[in-house]
Amino acid sequence: MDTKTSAENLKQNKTEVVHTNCRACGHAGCGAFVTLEDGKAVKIAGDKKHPISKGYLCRKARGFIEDMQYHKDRLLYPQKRVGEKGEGKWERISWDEALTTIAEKFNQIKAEDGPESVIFGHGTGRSHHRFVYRVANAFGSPNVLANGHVCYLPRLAVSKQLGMSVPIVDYDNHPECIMSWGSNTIKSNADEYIGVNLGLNLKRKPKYIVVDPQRTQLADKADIWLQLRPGTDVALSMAMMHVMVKEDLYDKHFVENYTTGFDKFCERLEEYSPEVAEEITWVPKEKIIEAARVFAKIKPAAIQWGVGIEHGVNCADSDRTLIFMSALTGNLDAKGGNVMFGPPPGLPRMEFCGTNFHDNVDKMLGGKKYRLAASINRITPHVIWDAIETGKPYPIRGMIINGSNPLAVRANTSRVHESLKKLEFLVVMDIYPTPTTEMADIVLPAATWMEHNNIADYWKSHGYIFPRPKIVDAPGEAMGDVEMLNELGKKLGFEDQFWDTYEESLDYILEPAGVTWEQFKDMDYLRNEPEYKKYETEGFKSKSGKFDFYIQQNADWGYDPLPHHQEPPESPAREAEFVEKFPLVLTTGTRTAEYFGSEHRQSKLLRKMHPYPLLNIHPDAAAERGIEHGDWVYIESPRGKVKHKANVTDAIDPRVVAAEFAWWYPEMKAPDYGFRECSINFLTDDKNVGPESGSTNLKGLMCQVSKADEAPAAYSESKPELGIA
Ligand SMILES: Nc1nc2c(c(=O)[nH]1)N[C@H]1C(S)=C(S)[C@@H](COP(=O)(O)OP(=O)(O)OC[C@H]3O[C@@H](n4cnc5c(=O)[nH]c(N)nc54)[C@H](O)[C@@H]3O)O[C@H]1N2
Ligand SMILES: Nc1nc2c(c(=O)[nH]1)N[C@H]1C(S)=C(S)[C@@H](COP(=O)(O)OP(=O)(O)OC[C@H]3O[C@@H](n4cnc5c(=O)[nH]c(N)nc54)[C@H](O)[C@@H]3O)O[C@H]1N2
Ligand SMILES: [Mo]
Repeated sequence: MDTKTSAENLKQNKTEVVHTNCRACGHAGCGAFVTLEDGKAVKIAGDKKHPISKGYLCRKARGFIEDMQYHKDRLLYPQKRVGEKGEGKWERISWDEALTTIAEKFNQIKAEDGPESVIFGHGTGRSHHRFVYRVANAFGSPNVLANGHVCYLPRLAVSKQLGMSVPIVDYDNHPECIMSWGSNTIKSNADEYIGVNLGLNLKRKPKYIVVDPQRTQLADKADIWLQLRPGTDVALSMAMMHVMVKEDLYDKHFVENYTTGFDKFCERLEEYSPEVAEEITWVPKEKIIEAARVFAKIKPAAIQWGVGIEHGVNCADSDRTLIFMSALTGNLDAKGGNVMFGPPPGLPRMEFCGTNFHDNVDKMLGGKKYRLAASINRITPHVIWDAIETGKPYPIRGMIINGSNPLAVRANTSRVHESLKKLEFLVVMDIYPTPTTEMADIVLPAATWMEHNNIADYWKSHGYIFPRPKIVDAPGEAMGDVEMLNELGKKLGFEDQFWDTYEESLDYILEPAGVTWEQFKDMDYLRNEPEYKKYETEGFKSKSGKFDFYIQQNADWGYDPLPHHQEPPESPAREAEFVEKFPLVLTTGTRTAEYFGSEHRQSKLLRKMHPYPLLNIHPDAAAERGIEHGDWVYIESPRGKVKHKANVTDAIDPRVVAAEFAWWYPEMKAPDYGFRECSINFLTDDKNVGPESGSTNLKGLMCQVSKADEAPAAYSESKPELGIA
């Protein structure tokens, strides 16, 4: 396949098929063939030879090509706000005016209050965030607002603390036992190895364990399904390891030769018998014992975990205990187990992000409180809202957000909204208008993944990078994020740290691999061949050189050095008065096949497949409230109330409900686009967070559900058509 074809050439050919790496969703990473007609993308198909996607492509890819790429709402020019925030009055400006205004304002804030008074922000891994860090670092601000506190970064930080990279499932070497834990991989295709890799493995019939409060499609296929209470994962994993140790089912050779702190860890395990865990988790002790035996006895065995365990106060210990379990059973870095893949040859340029952050931890908002997050330069959002509200420890005056919709995805939306309203100067870079762009002072129009050259997957731990070449022209003056950030870096006065053209930065990243972007864009991928059990020769990159079950660094930081279960701040264990008012455990953000975060709601195709936000509720809980399948219902927490449609199903415990997240109705009026009616983060809390990582409780809070009399306005008012027309 000819990937050299430039957008210019394509205009002359009528029809052409080009090879790329799809990023119709944020995490992306699927090999794809895009058909172009007169330079316009019209069709997309999977690439069977792609080592990660193996021919698979999801419906969002089709939705993107059919509805999103050429959508009528696309932002085409830089704009500045001329009315009040949210009034919707905008004026087109030139790129030069936009970047000069931003640079002048940021530099003024820096001169008056210090660089830390400007926040740099981004969303989940969309392949530009290293550039966001580079600009923040050059500018001198340690405050980068991202999703790290609830997504993936705790894994990274905990792994780093243990002296390794994130251990991920070695699907290509066929685990004989797989345990999906808080990960609905088949729907979410999250992070490294997308769902098809799990699906293909399941066809071989390995033993399969699923740990999930909902009977998902995957739980339906499981030999053992552990239906736990949301937010209690640590109690469950500790009880499983309790059984493994008591029954001598652990890898003694590994423990004796390569670990420290095992005795202290065993003392802590004493506190988590299956009986104790049953009470906390609601999983019958017989099932806990059975799952522990199965997982410990079969080799190789691997754990696929997801954000089901990272969205809550127990986040860091949940990640930690699953890595412990992999180590304890001898599956860590073992073929077909959980493996630390080496970085591809071009990847190890972590210094690309900049190196000032660590000198700045004292200045980082919450840096001394949430040490684990700070150890990988992440902050939790509430520290920003606190500082905007109070001016302490210093004023926060400026913010630039790249590819993120905080008004949809951050906990406690009312607070986020108040803070953004109060903020002196906000810049948002997005492809479409959103509730968040409506709050901005300057909006910068981003090009899509098809409209600029980039290196795909370079944040992931599977050891691959892929080329994602420019295949179509951007509309209007939309610009790729990497290019915008490169230009901003220069405008801020850091010409020496940025490049004449952003493509030169791609050469810089690829330099250690000995290839240029021009060469790489015609390659399939770059990868280092995996090596196994590296600890046998190299040890672990921890202080002790071994795998530490007792984390001395945590003790030094003032945290518990051993894992423990912390009851979620709002749970059935709360006082009777509270539980009476909010009797149901709520877990939020179950991924759906049609949407990624708050994206794709503009797609006619995808909205037709999935028109409403759904709440999964058990028939008994529904009947108690006079709710029938398909009724509109209110979901209410101490912080807010939104409307979803009831999906009455016995796939969930009667004491638990599960809501989708990040809903808004782009077809409704700016500035809110109906998000107040439906976005579940009006209910979530931002303040009572994980002690080490600042993780917010998005899974495992309490709510009440009641029947709503009317459909939301989005479904009762006449409204403009969705789509590209
Ligand atoms: N289509 C689509 N794909 C996505 C996304 C999307 O929005 N849409 N988002 C992307 C992002 S940012 C991420 S981080 C990943 C997330 O993808 P995953 O890591 O797969 O996470 P979720 O789907 O949120 O949750 C996984 C499972 O955890 C269960 N769960 C809920 N609460 C708990 C709990 O307390 N404990 C346990 N053990 N399980 C629980 C849910 O029922 C769900 O089945 O997906 C990515 N991919
Ligand atoms: N209640 C609840 N809240 C959650 C979660 C949950 O499970 N429950 N999940 C959390 C998790 S794990 C995560 S990672 C976050 C996700 O958080 P984010 O990644 O911040 O999520 P999105 O709302 O999808 O915002 C992405 C925005 O970027 C825009 N965009 C897409 N591609 C590009 C691009 O190439 N360039 C630019 N400039 N813009 C682009 C989209 O139009 C959209 O407006 O949400 C978190 N919030
Ligand atoms: Mo995420």
